[in-house]
Amino acid sequence: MAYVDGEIASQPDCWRQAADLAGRSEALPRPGERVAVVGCGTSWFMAMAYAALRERAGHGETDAFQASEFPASRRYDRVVAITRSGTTTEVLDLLGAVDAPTTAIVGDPSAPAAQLSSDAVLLPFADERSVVQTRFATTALALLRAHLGEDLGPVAVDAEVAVRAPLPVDPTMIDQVTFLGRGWTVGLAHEAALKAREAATFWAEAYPAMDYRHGPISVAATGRAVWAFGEVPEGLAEDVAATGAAFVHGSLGGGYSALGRWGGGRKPLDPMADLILAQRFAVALAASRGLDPDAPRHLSRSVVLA
Ligand code: F1P
Repeated sequence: MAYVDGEIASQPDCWRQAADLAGRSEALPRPGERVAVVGCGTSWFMAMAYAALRERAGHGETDAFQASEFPASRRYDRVVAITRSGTTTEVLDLLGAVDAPTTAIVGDPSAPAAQLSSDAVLLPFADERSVVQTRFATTALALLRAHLGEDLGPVAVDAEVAVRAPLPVDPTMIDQVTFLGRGWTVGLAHEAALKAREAATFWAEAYPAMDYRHGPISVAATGRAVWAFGEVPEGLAEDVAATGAAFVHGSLGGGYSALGRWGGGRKPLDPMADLILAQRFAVALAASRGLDPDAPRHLSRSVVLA
């Protein structure tokens, strides 16, 4: 069994721990603050999700940036950096350069990011051995969601379902997947696609759902899948079906019907639990291609530049 399997399975517990921690985390953004959230790779996608959620919750203007693309001319009340390793070069460079107070959300408490930032929120219980991130990312987002006032209890219950449920797509039956999202789930879509690329060198794309018909739909075909997180724009499922591609969404029947969870009007899984299914899908893809999902090609645990 790969390390990542155990890390994926531990997410419900990690999310509960993070939710407990959220109430005690003084260093997280206060309502009304103008905030930038930064990261690289997976951590950037979690930043995107949080930024959309924080604005939606009315807590204040929140922008997400890839750490190397932070606009130095902008002024923020706080910069939040998400970094599992705490060693990613672009993140450390930014933490050392900005004037605003900084909060690092870090997996490794001894990492430089924890020292370089004004404040740190440490998530050692969610750190990982696998190069491919799964539970650190979602646990950081669980922490931030709980800090926005969301009740993570039902979300963790959905996660319990997602770690065991049958996969909605058979990885051996498709040769391409596109993930879609709206609002905060755009970041989740990007993360799901990155998992498939990292763990399984699989052709995976991601877009905001409303933009999908503006070009990317040309890729859709029989033997390919389109997997939507969260709200689905009207008519999109039908447009995808017309291409021959499989349309995957938590509120539809398809593979999800095996759960028997939302037959009878029950609501679909929380999109963050849906991401667990996509993580498991990426690991299953790797297995079907004879790859070790813990050791992605050309990738290390963190990118430390010379
Ligand atoms: C960020 C990151 C990961 C990626 C790989 C390299 O790491 O880009 O998203 O999967 O592990 O590093 P971090 O700053 O969150 O440690």
